[in-house]
Amino acid sequence: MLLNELQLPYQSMLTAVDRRMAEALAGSDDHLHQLLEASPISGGKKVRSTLFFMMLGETASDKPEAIDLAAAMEMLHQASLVHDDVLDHAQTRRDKPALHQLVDNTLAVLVGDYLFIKALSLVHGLERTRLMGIKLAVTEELIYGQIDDMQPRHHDRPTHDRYLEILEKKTGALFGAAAEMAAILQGADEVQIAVSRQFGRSFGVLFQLQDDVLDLFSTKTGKDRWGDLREGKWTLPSLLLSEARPDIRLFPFDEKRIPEIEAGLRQHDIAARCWSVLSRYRARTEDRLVDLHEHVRQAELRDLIEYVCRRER
Ligand code: GRG
Repeated sequence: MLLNELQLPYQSMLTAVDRRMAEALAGSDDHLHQLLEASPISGGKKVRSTLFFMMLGETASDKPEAIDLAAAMEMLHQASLVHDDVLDHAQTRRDKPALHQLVDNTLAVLVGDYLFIKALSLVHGLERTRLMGIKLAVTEELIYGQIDDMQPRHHDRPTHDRYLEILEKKTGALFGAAAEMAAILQGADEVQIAVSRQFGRSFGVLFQLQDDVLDLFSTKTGKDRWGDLREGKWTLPSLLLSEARPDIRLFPFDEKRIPEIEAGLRQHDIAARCWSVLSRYRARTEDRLVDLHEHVRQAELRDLIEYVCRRER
């Protein structure tokens, strides 16, 4: 199923999220406004908001806080993309030049900071200490995840567990927070809140696994292909290739070795091996579905999981 189709029941809410983000940023001065326009503010898939609304299920439209929380999640996500692109020296994002390609790194980082603070302000405005605490904790985890992600550059190959641990922090945490906040809004008990957070984290890891696969195998992501290898990052396909062919030198990355890497990927059918890891992780994520709160839209979430595993961008 296409993401657009999955998002149909939530279209009006997703539009309200866009509107809320625009309102939250409307007070910025002219220069900042121009910078925000140039940044990848629009064009995101809004998968985090979609998961959040599916987790809220029937109760989604009755919750006045839902739009602010979803907008705050998207803005934190955007802030992290702007920062991430600076750290990774990325060229493109959402099919546009990355912000720091248009302005210098300092300004781009400041725009990311601004988006981040505006995201926090939206949650702060709700005057719900627990939700604010989750927002702060998830930001902290994103930062730890990013720091961890930068450690292994050019170093020894990490174990699969260590690699998954990084994915859980840098991507799983935000999806986990979305699911956790949905459970809190539903008035779920503590066990259900924890189960929801775990489901969201697992979903986020699956999302990042596919993202890592696409970095090597897709030209449709709207981002630079080979970006992870160029930045010295180990990802699922490079881990599997290196295990099968330790003789292929991946780091420091050298464009001249691309044909050799591509031949190795083909020869050892790394795409199929990635698919089998993803399928195992997918089964783990789906297993968690059955324990979720009765209001959660399980069938829609199953379709969203399917989309995540099949997506090409
Ligand atoms: C914001 C203070 C602050 C710190 C951020 C840089 C950083 C710390 C964290 C980086 C986290 C990161 C960028 C993880 C990758 C997550 C990921 C898979 C992004 C792509 O998500 P999509 O495909 O993007 O949902 P779209 O463009 O559709 O929104």
